[in-house]
Amino acid sequence: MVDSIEEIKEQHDKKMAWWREAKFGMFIHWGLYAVPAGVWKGRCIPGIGEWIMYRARIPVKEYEELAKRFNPVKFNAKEWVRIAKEAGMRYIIITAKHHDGFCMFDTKYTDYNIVKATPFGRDPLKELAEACKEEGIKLGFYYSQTLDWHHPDGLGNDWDYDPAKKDFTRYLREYVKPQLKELLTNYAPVAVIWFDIGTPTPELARELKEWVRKLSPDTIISGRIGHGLGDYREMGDNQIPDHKIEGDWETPATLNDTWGYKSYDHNWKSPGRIIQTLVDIVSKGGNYLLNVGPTAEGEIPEPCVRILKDVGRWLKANGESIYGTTASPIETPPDAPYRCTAKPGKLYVHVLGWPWDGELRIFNVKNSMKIKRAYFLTDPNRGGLKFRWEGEDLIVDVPEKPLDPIDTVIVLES
Ligand code: H79
Repeated sequence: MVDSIEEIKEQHDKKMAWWREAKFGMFIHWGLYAVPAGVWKGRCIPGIGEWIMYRARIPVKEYEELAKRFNPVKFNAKEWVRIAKEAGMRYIIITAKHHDGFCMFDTKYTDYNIVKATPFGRDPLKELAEACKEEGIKLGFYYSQTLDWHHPDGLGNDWDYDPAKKDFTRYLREYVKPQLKELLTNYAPVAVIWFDIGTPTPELARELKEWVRKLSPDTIISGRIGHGLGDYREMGDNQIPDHKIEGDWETPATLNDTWGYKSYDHNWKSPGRIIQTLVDIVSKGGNYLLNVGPTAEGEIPEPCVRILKDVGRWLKANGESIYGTTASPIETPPDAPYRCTAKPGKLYVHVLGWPWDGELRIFNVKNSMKIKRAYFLTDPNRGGLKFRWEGEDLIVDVPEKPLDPIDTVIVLES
């Protein structure tokens, strides 16, 4: 028997199709925490920026005051969508409500939201939903279903509220579910609901899943609803598996060392590292959800924009070897200087470390492929590359220098 929240495989595959193609998404952590930006009462608070309320044990009444100073007049939904698209990202997930409980959308269920509690008075999620629709990019919402440091019945805040007096089930039924209904109907179509950290019990997680399914059957539910109920598996924050993983999965990751904006975190990863990380993840069958943390003025920090532009340039030339590919069909040693992705009849060898001796050894190719031709993806007219077999391994003759030192893609055609 198929119960109400289980889908038949066909339905599930249909729903996941765009997500499997997409490979690369933009995560946006934006909320009140962008105002202190990692500093509280003159002290730099360690750790991730969106956790400042927790780390500094800021009382609800004091934290609420931040809303009066939150006026992101430079926010421009179209601009953000353009940045994502230019980076080659195919979907956007933005925080509708993070652990601090502040709602970045218009909601009937609390006045603690960006429209009612700030001088800004606009609904950025509405504006983003419209911009995404226009530009043909998928939009999903991060929603903290378990931790809520502002709501007396949400979990996590024991400095304002007595944990023994919390009624989490009431919070879930009378607050979380109604708010999800608002998100799923007023901002439809919602591509993904990105739950975080798990739901306390399997029963409540199922109730939540059933609710989302009923309201919006095509919305993908993140693995962090917990209890194995997600539509795909979410890896740990910044966690990349060292081998191929079967099934759908995603790695959420930071561009520096925080999700929410911190004024003094300049530890940006280079474009090259982002590209190689994307390739590594896709070669293992996953999606890469890369975060930006906009400022309290409403801008994606300039270094992010610059890095993403470089990544986008690479993807524009090499996207064929990423979008719509599957994980590597051949086994690649973790320390090999290349990664593989595949499409029917084609193996894309991403060379991340160029061989110094003019010979690229690709391990374990035999039996999985009869290779007829080898060529550079971005320069197919240069002529074929010579290759020979050594046992199971394929040895490709390559020039002294790579076309691209970050990742030169060689196509092996069968
Ligand atoms: O939204 C981002 C994080 O805020 C969220 N998941 C990503 C996508 C997240 N929720 N929980 N966690 C991450 C685990 C957080 C652990 C820590 Fe801490 C927060 C380590 C340092 C700050 C709590 C406070 C444990 C130590 C201090």
